[in-house]
Amino acid sequence: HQPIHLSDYRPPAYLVKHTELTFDLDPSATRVKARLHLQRHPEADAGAPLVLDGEALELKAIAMDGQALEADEYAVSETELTVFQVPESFILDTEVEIAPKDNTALEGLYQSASMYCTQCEAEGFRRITFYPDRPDVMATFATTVIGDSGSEPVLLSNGNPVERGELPNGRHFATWEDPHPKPSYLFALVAGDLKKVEDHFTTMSGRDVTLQIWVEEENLNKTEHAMASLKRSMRWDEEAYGREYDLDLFMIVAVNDFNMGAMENKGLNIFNSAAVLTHPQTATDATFQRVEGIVAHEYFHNWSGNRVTCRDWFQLSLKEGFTVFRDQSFSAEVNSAPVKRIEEVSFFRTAQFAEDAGPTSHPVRPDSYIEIGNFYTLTIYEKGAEVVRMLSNLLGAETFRKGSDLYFARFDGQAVTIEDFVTCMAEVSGLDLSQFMRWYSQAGTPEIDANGEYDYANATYRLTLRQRTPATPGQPDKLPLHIPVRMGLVGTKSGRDLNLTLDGQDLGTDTVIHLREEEQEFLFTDVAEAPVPSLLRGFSAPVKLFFPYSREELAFLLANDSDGFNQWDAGQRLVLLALDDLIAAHRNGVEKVMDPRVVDAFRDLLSQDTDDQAVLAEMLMLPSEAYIAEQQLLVDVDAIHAARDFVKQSLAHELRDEFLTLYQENQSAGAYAPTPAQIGRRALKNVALSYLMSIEDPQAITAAKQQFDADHNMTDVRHALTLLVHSSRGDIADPALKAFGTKWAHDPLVMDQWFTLQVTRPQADALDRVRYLMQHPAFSLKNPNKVRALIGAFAGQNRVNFHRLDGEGYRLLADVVIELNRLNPEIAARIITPLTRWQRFDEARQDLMKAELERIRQEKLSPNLYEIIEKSLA
Ligand code: B3K
Ligand code: ZN
Repeated sequence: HQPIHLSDYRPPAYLVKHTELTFDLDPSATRVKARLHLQRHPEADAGAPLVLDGEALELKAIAMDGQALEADEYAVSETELTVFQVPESFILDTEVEIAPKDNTALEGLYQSASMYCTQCEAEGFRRITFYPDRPDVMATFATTVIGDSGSEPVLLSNGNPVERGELPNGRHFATWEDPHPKPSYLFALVAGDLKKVEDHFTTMSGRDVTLQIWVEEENLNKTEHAMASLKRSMRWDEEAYGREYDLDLFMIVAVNDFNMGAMENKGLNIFNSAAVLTHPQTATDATFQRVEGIVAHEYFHNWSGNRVTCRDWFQLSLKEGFTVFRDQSFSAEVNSAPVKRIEEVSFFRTAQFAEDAGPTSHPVRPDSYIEIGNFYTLTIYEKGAEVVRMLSNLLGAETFRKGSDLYFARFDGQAVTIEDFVTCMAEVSGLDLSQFMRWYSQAGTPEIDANGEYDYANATYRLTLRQRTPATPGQPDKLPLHIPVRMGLVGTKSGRDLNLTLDGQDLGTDTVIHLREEEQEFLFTDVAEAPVPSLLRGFSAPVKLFFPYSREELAFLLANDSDGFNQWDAGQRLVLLALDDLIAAHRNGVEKVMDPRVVDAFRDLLSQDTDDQAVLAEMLMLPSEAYIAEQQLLVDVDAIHAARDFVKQSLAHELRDEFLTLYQENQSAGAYAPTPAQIGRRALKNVALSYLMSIEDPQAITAAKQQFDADHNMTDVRHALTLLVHSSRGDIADPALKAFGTKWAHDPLVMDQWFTLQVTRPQADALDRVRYLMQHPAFSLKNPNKVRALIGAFAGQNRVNFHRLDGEGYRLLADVVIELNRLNPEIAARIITPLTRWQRFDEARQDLMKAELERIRQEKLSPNLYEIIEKSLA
């Protein structure tokens, strides 16, 4: 398993102008004929051999310009087909045999239940046919699919349908043509007994586009939300980015077995059913919102990814970071913007910060990789999106739009680099973005130490910012970054944002200061009253910001900051300070005492009238155990769990009546709709119920039971059931759990939720439940959603039980990883993550975790796991 380096990039020796494919489908012996119209690259050597990628293919025939090749004219290895002598331009015909039914890796052509489908990004196409399987080779495609008329009545591929007909022996065919040149990773094929829901969209230039969502018959009633989201996305991309759809047909297919959320194949997006199907009775609000975001994301890729694609896989964030930024902007506009930002950042600071501090830390544009499948990470996606967001903020919305227009116009139909993107932004703005480029090459989370000093006599405020980025694997020394810090000064007397004057310039009450040096001082003049600084508003840069706030100052910002995001963040910081004390008390065996300032701050929140229930719900939520752990040098899982429970229970005791009122005032009434207003009310009501259930208040138990029985919508039902199952009231929880499991036995997506809510239970029997549920008929290691719902949820969300001191949690995960290494390397390399984060635990746990990593290392490892294990044990 050798690393590949960005610095070794060379253009391809041969380009494919046009690709013709014919699939004769069969579970164990699918025949794939490929006719490639090849042309030597203008800069390539005349004598260059043709080298095509290919894995697990059985070559049946090969011919050049109609002539079968002799055995000594080509060679086939485990990974390549080489034709030694080829002219400047020629046609290559190959025929291979593959076995979709044995493909448990879910890369290339595979079977999911009775249907055939493909996943080609990043390097799955080479498991379908011999091909230059790299994104800088773009060709038009014509694809013919032959299948059984009975079991595969529907035959789909990219582009437009051009012909179909019957064949002998109960077979039939369909031919598709995609006029837009594309790399092989965007190829798709679907065949099976599918039903469709159809709709239409009229583009900004007045063209009619047919929209289809293809599903198994029983899911026809779960497509409405995805279709509505698709239409909103198409309109939004026209309005926000001037991007129009470019085919007459856009298809989405729902597939049960899928490694990721979804895939943006040209004209034929393939979705994990969990990322597209919704129904009020089966999907929660979170799922409705996730579906909306993913449908948008894949649709937006049509321009940011497909029309303009990546030169090589090191540029992955070019399409992913930009597209995540685009889907985030879309979701913010169609939902509650502050809540979206809070959710994004809270996820980012927990998961991406942890990744960036761990053994697999890498830059937004990595310098090397062993397995590109390991780089579909939070850093490439979410940090990449934060970097684009900073660009957009630096340029301002209007100039950023000019930059994106230039980018799409200049590079349409090309495979390009991150420099190409940033250069467009620099050109339209006149900004020097050379220092900014370090965001793409330096890994690790930058830290800012901030300090402030108010001078009464001179009415000045001196803000000092110092930045450093910690060393990460392979990058011991870091250079200072260009960090935009959005800020305000909140007057302690008035509670208002003060006017900001810097170097004699009036900057209004909210401004962005630019930290470029290791240390910089900003002297604000005419500061009329002593202020509390509100820094990094809206999370204006993906950094950790430290400021020695007192608890009084944090309570003040929570009540007064004009920036909703920082208001929420002040609350989080306040709770974190209280948690620090409680964690220490727990470790030292001293009695825990609740900080009254937190109680007062929460009482104030609860006494205010709010018109944004969703924001209030966020403010009332305690930081997760994972985020609390992120703040500790040495993670003590049990102390964190106990301290957090203590805060929750103390607040519940002190504010019982307030929470009860909140619960009662926000009951679900009327028909379910996934509107921001309804979602906010449900979130608020359910957060109140969580507090009350933490002390097992009798009224709360009755309420939870009623909420479950009322069966109004899955958000409420699942929340109530989770609270009951996580309580000590097995007498109520067990029958409810059983009824739920029986009622939904036929629905895999609901069963996923049933698995998750059981294995995240904090009680000591959780691990036994995982082992027990792994034997459940609805569970299968071959289905990635099941692996995530059961194993992933246990290892990632049930910290006290996963980190059991007897090492049983680690052993269970390692056992699963070893099996998945054979079945599905991509999922194995993802699910192992919690084991790779051993560095911050106590020695006993470190030893146990490392021992499991060593045990896995003894196996014959896929490149995916090999890379992760080696980095984790380095
Ligand atoms: N581009 C796909 C990623 C699939 C990669 C799987 N190895 C999903 C997305 O970002 O839209
Ligand atoms: Zn994407």
